[in-house]
Amino acid sequence: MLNSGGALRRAVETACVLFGVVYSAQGDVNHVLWYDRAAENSIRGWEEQSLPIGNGWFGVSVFGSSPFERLQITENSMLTYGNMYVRRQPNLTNALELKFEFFDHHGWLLKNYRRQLELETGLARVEYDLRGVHYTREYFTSYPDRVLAVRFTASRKGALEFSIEPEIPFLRAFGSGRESQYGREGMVTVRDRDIDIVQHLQHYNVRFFGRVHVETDGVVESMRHMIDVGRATEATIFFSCGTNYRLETKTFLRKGLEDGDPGPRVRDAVAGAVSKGWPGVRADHLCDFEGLMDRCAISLPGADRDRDIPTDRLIAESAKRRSAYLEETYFQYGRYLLVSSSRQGTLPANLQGIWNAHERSPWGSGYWHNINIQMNYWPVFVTNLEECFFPYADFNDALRPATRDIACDYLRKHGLGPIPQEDEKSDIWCVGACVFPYEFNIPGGSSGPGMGGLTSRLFADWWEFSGDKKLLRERCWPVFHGVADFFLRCVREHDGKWLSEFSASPEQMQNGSYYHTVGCAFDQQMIWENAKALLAAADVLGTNDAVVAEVRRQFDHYAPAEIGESGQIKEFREEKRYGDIGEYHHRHLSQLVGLYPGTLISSRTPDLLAAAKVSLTERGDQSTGWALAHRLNCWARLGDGEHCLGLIRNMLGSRTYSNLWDAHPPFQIDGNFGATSGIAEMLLQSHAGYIELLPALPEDWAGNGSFRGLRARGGFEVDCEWRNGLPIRVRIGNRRGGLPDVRFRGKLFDRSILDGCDRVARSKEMK
Ligand code: FUC
Repeated sequence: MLNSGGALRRAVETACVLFGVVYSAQGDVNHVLWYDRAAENSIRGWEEQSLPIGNGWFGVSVFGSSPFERLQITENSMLTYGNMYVRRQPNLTNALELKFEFFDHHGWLLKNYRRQLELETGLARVEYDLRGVHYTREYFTSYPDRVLAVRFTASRKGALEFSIEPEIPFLRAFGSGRESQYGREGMVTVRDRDIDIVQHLQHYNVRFFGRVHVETDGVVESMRHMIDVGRATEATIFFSCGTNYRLETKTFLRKGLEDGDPGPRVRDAVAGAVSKGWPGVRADHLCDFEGLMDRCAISLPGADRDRDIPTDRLIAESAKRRSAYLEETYFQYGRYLLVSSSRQGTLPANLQGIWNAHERSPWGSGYWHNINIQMNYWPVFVTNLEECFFPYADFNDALRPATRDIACDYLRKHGLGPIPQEDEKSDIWCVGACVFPYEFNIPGGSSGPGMGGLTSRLFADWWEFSGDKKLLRERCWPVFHGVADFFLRCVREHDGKWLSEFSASPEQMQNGSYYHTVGCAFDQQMIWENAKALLAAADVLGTNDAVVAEVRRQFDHYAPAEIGESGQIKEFREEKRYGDIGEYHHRHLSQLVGLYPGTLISSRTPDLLAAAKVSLTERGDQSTGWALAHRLNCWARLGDGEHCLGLIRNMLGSRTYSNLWDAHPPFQIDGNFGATSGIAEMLLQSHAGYIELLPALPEDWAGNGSFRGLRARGGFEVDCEWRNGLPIRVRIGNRRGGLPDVRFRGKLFDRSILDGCDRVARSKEMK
């Protein structure tokens, strides 16, 4: 039987050989999404009920249905082009459908049906009884082996029968002009136990190759487009896919791909998995997946209840009653989704992570840079998943040089400069709101140049959390420096203040059009955050050049946060009272990016902190999914746990589907990631120069609780147990040997209860 009820806590032990070292992961399968019915076979069923698994290379949505099981595959470089919402733009498309038929396993005949997803192991499972036979299906996507692995079993010998058939969705003849945007050709061929799927997307010249391989003790019959399996007791299916996409600067400049054959890599992956076998592939998957998931966990009082209740019911009830188990699960789910969609060597997680069943995904599944893509990575450092940031760091590396021309266009358009000469050595870069794996746009329109600073904030976090100087020099410095170079050319002096000459607070409108101005809070705060990171980095690295010198000269004159007549942080310099300009309850909190994810507004600036509270209160708590998540992070920074819990309830009650995906609506994954970072911020903060324990713990969480493996700036890793809201045991490890400055409720923390504090830190402390 699968996990059920109170018996969920199951120790999982896996041993596998990793780089020649025997690695043993001991994790708890603590958080399970489970249902007593399959997902509906419709776009709504996919969006609200299907269960996502993924390995960064591709994502799979599991429906768990019968007699027709549907596995929908997404590969993040499968883009076409076309109309969506406001504009014509690139669009991620559904890569493939794998269809299975379990002949007469009609839904209404099945007994004891259960469908589940284990967050700590990344295993999705379905089980049921039919005519005295117990059937199981297990699914996972392995990052190390780059495959989807599926296993079906029947408890009675020879009782397993099924067929498997891939379906290429949304085929459209190649054409010229407009048709060429959607052109898609494909072919399925079967040979022996292999099914190959070849596709070609016209617009960006994407070549796709996928292979399905079937292993079974039953009888296999290969047909034209499908394979039939009969008289089996078990069957294992491996699938892999890939495209000719290459993450390199020229891909952005050509707006498309050079010819290339993804076939060999995919065939190798499948052949490798076949020779390793199901147990080996599974053990290596668990080792990899649990290794990441197990690094960090939270335990909330009362979370031992509700495990017997199906997740869809918990969600349906969550507007009326809170469930600590659901809150814990929601926290881990953000980590789960990141581990499943953003791994070294893959494209970053996009607006829908790596899951899309549409022909044209909402907002194209883009990398939207005026909040969304950054929010995807907000939980990455604090919840101990640093490696999951590599895809975005690599993406940004490839993108930056490609943006030099649009940086020049932008400066020219707004009469700014100086514009770098063609032969001038400059690492200048900038970013517009809308970025895809093949192209990007120019800043302006709905959002100003500050988007580059919102992006570089992630790299500042990377450095601050790791404390790694090499990483600072090699990965973060070019990001700070290049966008600082751009900002220096964007600002002009106005009465002693250096203000972004063109400026827009993301998506804010006045009288039906985007409101353009000079030096709004969003741009100034992000210019300030980047300048702060650049100057700190320059000190650490002992670097100085003309850009650094000029930023140093301007730094105190960015006026990034000004207080208005309502006591608010002004969104616009020309605003007097809160809400004078733009939408009063706008979803974006652009005047508060210096509160979160920034560091400008903190306990070190009490006046600004009080003003931030005014703005946040006026903005209100009703908004779209990701916008609630931003509010959650901000209220955590304000230390208001009750408000945070209210927002979590609001998100679970009104902006979360029963598969726990965040609803903008439609499904956008940013809200999931933002919720996870927000919950972490309630338990631990480190942005104000010290570590603060339980900074926003609500009354309902006060009882007996704990967290482990949350990370703090300076290379620290913190475990904490609390009782009645008071920390009773704290362990702080340090990778870099620094000394923690720990506080609780604003006061220096009583170190006598520090337990097992890292020896290096302790010995230094004693000297
Ligand atoms: C930003 C947001 C929208 C949406 C889109 C993808 O422009 O303002 O709400 O999330 O990105």
